[in-house]
Amino acid sequence: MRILIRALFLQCLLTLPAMAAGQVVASNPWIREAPPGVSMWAGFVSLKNTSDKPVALVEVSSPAFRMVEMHRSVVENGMARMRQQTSIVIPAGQRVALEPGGYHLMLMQARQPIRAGVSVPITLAFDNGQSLQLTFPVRRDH
Ligand SMILES: [Cu+2]
Repeated sequence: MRILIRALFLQCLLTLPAMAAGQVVASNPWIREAPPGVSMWAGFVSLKNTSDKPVALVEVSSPAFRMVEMHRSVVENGMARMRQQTSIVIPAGQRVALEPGGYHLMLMQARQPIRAGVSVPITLAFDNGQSLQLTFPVRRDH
């Protein structure tokens, strides 16, 4: 019994640092296939901040694109526009969805064909030091 407790205790010690590092959990990453002739793609992903402090997405990069920006779609004076963001804040304990009509990753200057069926790696870096390497499948729609 003592040995079992000791084993469990050691396992907790080993598990803790990994949990502390993974404060943002990403789900449902995908890239919307662009219409013919358009060479900009929007990337979407849902980000859940499981920590008790706000965390900001501050840098996005991918070997598949020369240029990646964070954007937000807004309507100004009845016109749909996109505004570049320097960061996207995820409040403590909250989920922020990058989704059509809102925040998105703007992917430009592709280094490879981007069409439905392929997947590309994208790395998200946060101001808490965490970084997430995700695989984004390209889809015709969600
Ligand atoms: Cu955009």
